[in-house]
Amino acid sequence: MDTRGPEQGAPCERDDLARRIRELALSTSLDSIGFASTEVLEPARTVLHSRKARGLSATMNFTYRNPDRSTDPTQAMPTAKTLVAGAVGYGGGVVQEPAELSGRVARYSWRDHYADLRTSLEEVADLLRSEGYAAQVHCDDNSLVDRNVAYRAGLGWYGKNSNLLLPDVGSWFVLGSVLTDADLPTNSEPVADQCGSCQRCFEGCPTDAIVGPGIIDAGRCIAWIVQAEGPIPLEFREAIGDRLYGCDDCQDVCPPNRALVIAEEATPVATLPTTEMDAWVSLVWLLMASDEELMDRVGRWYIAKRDPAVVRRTALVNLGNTADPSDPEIVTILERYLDHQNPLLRRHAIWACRRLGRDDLLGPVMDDPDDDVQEELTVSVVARFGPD
Ligand code: B12
Ligand code: SF4
Ligand code: SF4
Repeated sequence: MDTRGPEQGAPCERDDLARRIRELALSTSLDSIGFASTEVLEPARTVLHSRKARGLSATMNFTYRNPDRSTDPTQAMPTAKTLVAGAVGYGGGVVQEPAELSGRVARYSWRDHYADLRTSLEEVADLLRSEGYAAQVHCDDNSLVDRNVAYRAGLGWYGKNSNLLLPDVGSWFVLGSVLTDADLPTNSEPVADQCGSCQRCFEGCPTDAIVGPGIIDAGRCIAWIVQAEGPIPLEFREAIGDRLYGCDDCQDVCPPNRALVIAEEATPVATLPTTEMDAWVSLVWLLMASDEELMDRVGRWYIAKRDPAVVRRTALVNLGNTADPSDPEIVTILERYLDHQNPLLRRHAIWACRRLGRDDLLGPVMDDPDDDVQEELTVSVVARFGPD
C-alpha cells in the first residue's frame, strides 16, 4: 500500500487528487462538495458557548454537549489537514396530503437521506484511503458542526433561518464531511449572503423561534420541541398543528427553496416505495400501533430515549388540533389514552379532549392520582379560558 500520507504530494498532485475527489463525489448522490481547512471552527464555537449561556439551546445536547470538541476537527483526527464537505439534496417532488387524518413529517425525513450522504462520503473516503491517507466520515454525528464546515468549504451562506443555503438551489440539503490527513487545496472565498432584505422566514415561523438573523431559540423551535422528552409546553401545542416530526415552515417560505420545489413538482416522489418515503403518518394507525410496529416504521427518527411515548404524545397533540371530535374512532382513541398507564400520555389526551371540545370524556381522569395529570387538568383549563 502507498503510505505517502504524512509526506503529502507535490502541489500538482494535490490539485489532481482534489480534482479526482470532486469528479468522484459528483458522480455519487452528492450535489455539491468543497474543501476546508481543519483549523478550529471559531464562529460556531463562539455561537455554541453564547447560545448555551443565553439559554437558547434548551435541553439539547448534540454539538452543545462539548463545543470545544465539536468545533475542533483535530480532536477526531489529530493529524487531519483537510475537510471535504458534501451536500445531498432532498428538495425534489411534492407529496399530496392524504385524505386520512395524518401527522406531517418534515421533508428531510421522508426517507433516510443521511444514509445516502454517508454512503457517498464513504466512497470519497475510500478513494483517499486507496491513496494511503487516513479518512473519516462525519455526518450529523455531533462530533463536528456540519454547517460551519460546509460554510468554510464554500458550499453556501447562512440564511436568516440559520440553514445553509446553496447558491440558486436553497437549503433542502443535508450536510456532512470527510476528515482526512491529505493536504488538499482549500476554498478561500465564502459564499456571499444572498438573503438581502428578505424576511420571509421570520414571518413564516409559527412559534417566533427565529429570534435574530441566523439565531434559533431551540426551546421555541418545533423541530426541537417534538424531539425533546417530557410534556410539550402548553404554549406551543396549538402552533404544532399537524407536525409530527420536524418542521419545514421557515424553509417552505424561503424563495430559492420554493423555486426548486415548484420546478421539480413533476418528480414522482409519491411513487417511491412506502418503506423509503414517509411524508405522512396516519394518526389513527400510530395511536393504535404496538411499540414494535411504531418503532419499525419511525425508528430512524431521533426519538428521545428511544421512547415511543414521545411520538405518541406529539400525535395526541396533532389529533387535538386536527381530528373530527364527533368521529367514534377518535373518541375510542381519546378514551384509550385517558386510561393509559403512562401519565405523560394521559396529560396529552386531556389536552386533546379539551382542544376538541370533548370535556365530557374527562370524567375518568378527574380523580387521577398523578400530580402531573392533575396539573394538566388545571393548566389546560387556564390556557383555554384564561385565568380568573
Ligand atoms: C442542534 C441541531 C438542530 C437544533 C437547533 C438548530 C439551530 N438552528 O440552532 C434543532 C433540533 C432545532 C434543529 C432543527 C433543524 N435542523 Co438541525 N441540526 C442540529 C445539529 C445537530 C447541530 C447544529 C449546531 O451545532 N448548531 C450550532 C450553531 C453554532 O450553528 P448554527 O445554528 O448553524 O449557527 C451558525 C449560523 O447561525 C451562523 N450565525 C450566527 N450568527 C449569525 C448571524 C447572522 C446574521 C447570520 C446570517 C448567521 C449567523 O453562524 C453560526 C456558526 O456557524 C446539526 C448537525 C451537526 N452535527 O452539525 C443539525 C443540522 C444543522 N440540522 C439540519 C436540519 C436539516 C434541520 C431542520 C431543517 C430539520 C427539520 N426540518 O425539522 C431543522 C431546521 C431548523 C432551523 N431553522 O435551523 C441540517 C442543516 C442543513 C442545512 N442545509 O443547513 C444539519 C446540518 C444536519 C445535517 N447534517 O444535515 N437542528
Ligand atoms: S423549524 Fe419551524 S419552528 Fe423551527 S425556526 Fe423553522 S419555522 Fe420556526
Ligand atoms: S426566507 Fe429569505 S431571509 Fe429567510 S433564509 Fe430564505 S432567503 Fe434568507
